[in-house]
Amino acid sequence: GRTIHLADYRPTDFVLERVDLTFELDPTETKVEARLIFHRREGADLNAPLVLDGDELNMTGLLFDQIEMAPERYTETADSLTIRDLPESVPFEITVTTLINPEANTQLMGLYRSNGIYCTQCEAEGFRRITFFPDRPDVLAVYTVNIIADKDANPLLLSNGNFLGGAGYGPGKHFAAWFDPHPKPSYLFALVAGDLGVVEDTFVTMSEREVALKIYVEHGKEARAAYAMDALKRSMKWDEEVFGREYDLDIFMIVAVSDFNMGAMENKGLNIFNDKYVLADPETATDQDYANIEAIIAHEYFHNWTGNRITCRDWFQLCLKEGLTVYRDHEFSADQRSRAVKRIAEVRHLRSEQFPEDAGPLAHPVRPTKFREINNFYTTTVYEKGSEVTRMIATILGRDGFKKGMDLYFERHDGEAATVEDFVKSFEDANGRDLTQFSLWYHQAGTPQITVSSTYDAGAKTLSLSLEQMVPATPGQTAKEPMHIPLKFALIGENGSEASPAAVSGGEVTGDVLHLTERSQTFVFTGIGARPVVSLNRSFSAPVTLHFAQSKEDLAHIARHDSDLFARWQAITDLALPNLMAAAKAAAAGKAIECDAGLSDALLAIAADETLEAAFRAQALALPSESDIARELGSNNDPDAIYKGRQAILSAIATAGADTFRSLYDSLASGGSFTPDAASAGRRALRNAALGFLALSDKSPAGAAQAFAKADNMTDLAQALTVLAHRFPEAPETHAALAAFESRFASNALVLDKWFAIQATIPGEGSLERVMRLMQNPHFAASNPNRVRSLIGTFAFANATGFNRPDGKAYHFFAEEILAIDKRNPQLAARLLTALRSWRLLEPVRAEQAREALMTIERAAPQLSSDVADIVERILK
Ligand code: HT7
Ligand code: ZN
Repeated sequence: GRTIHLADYRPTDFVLERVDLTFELDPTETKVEARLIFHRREGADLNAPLVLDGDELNMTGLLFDQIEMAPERYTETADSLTIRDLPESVPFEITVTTLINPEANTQLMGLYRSNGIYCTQCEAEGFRRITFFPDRPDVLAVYTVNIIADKDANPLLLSNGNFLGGAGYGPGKHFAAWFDPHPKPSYLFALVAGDLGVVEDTFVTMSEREVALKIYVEHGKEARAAYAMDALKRSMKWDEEVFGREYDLDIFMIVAVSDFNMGAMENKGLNIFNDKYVLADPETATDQDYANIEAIIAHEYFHNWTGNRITCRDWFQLCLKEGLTVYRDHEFSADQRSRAVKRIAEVRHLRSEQFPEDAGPLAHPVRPTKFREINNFYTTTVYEKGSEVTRMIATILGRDGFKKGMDLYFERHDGEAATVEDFVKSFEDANGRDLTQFSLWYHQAGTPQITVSSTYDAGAKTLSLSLEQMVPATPGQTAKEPMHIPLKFALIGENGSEASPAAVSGGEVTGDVLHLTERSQTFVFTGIGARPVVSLNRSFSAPVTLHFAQSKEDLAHIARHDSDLFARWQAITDLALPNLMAAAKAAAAGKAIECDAGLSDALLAIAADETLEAAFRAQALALPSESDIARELGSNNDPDAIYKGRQAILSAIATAGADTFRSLYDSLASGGSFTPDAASAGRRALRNAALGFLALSDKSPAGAAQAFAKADNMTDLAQALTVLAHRFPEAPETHAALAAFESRFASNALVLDKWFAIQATIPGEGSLERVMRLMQNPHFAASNPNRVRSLIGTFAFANATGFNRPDGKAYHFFAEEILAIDKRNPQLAARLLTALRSWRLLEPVRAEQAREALMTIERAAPQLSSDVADIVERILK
């Protein structure tokens, strides 16, 4: 496909007033009749034709004001329908009839069938696979939808908005009609039909309207939707309390389907979810699954205001809804759980996913200016960095200033398709603050690097803090302007007390926020009686990398005393990283690996500190990941050496802390029944971290096998199986446990995904053969995105030693799979392929193998989807 540029945006020539859709559902031949009422936009060219988008459509009828259209008035191509000679100002009606084949739709975009359920996915450009339409987000209209289908096979007929009515419709058929009073873009359209079970509840809104809540799942799985329903009600309440946003229809529905390209979709009043993010019970879901369900239910619900009521003018504005909505779901989870632990998890995720994206060939601004394939821009930069940018606005303006800006945004733009500029202007106008420099966060790609140094002058009682910022070059952007970077900070004294300076010079400091705005800036704090330890970027207030050579003593001081728990965790990470990097280098050079006793002492002290919440202690024990170490090392990476070095450090900690881990493991045993709350989950996380360390010292798998046998919930069971498989891959106990797990959960595909993923991450050269063998397992299904992601995706993204074997065989296997997946589901293939985005940072032998594998994909060019072609070309550039 060709490249689309933001600069080319212009409004449509025609305004769409109303949409009436009638679907006659059939697995292979669904008839869609779309009646569209348009009028020419005031001021538009009087000769301008109406151009509608289409994709793989079979048009069987076209009427103008109910009369068959003369062939000379229209032109149909593979991706458009152009209609000429249209009225200058009066409204007119176009009726298009198309035939589509839901069963053959393996891309899962448009109308498709998943396990006998008809469902739709229209974001970003799926609606054009249903009918010819102005398929762009700035075309908002009111929809009426009629659905006709076999009654026995499809007792349920759902669409957006409120239910109008239904009745029988000829022999064996029935119909239902839905009306959505809120004007919406086509990407928020949804239809579901089939035979599903339901969980029902109600929610009374702040203005006392009763909303019917329904979650539809496969028959027999209703009990597993209870947690999702609970999360939904909490989300609705929270949005009222924190953002003043009330729900706006009589009914809110969620449907869980098993074949889905992403996590979930916020269609107006009818969210469609990957069933992985709906279904949970203690026997089948881990604590992480529960947390994900809570977050994604909230995210999609919050889109009702940030995305649906106010939508995006064009797809370049995607972060307007996604970054903001991720920020909202992060805040929700922080309020529902532990704020500090949530923040640590967010930052871990940002660093392991977004930082590499921002440092590699796929780097792009939060608000891009061009794209070839919009599906490839649902990225961690748009979502997670977009959320961080919103968070920085809140940090700069403060809680009240942020609230005022949000309120003005809702007031000004409700019912509209808005831009990032509109969003920023609402904050500027509500607060009388100029955010021009801050807006660079939307436009400049790359993670800012800040070099910091501090000097204390005892005589003058001053502390000088010098900061220098540098934004690295990224594709298409070589020179960068200095950014406005809000850094939360504290000056920490002797016993943890925080010094308050008499005055500050050198730049703006508001409360606990230091505003770095110049390329290089020195802040001087006066009236500081004793040398403090500087705690900088507390709570990770800005998504940057700090280069601040703090001594081990200062880091230990922060780790012990900072009242900001995130900063304590960061200090532990900063203590650990040099050890892990040195270990990787020693392993690469075949030298002995040493672990600083100070590190294990600090970690073990935290592990045993009962004044700290268990989840925080588990996060501290998790240590930086292999990809964190690779990122710190920069280039010439050898994943085997990184792995070996890290394992040696972990083993040293395991040996030093054997007693601590034993007593943690024993004392944290769960008595009583399972609850998924954050505190209980934290205890399980800490206990399972202890199990991991114990196994590192164990010579035999007996301990882990016993943990497997005794586990009474999926969190513990999956962790015991992971420890067995990763630490003792060839032990008979491991084979027995894997077999027991497989047969116990043979009928539960979502649990088998864990079984595939655990095996896909077993380190070492043998993993490629294992993955190839598992693809032959009868439970594997190439047609199901969750299965593909859990086996092939997990192998490529999360098994550094196995995937990066030096002979390159895994890269070539992967390339073959990408080509095969691309034939059925381009979006899935393109997303998986990003696993190779950092290939240039590998040591030369592996890098060359990866390049050759990428070239085999590129060489398939004429057959490649635009999704995969776009990614492979950018990665190789
Ligand atoms: N807004 C939704 C994005 C999405 C999506 C995009 C492309 C292809 C399939 C998709 N399914 C869902 C999800 C969200 O961010 O809430
Ligand atoms: Zn979203």
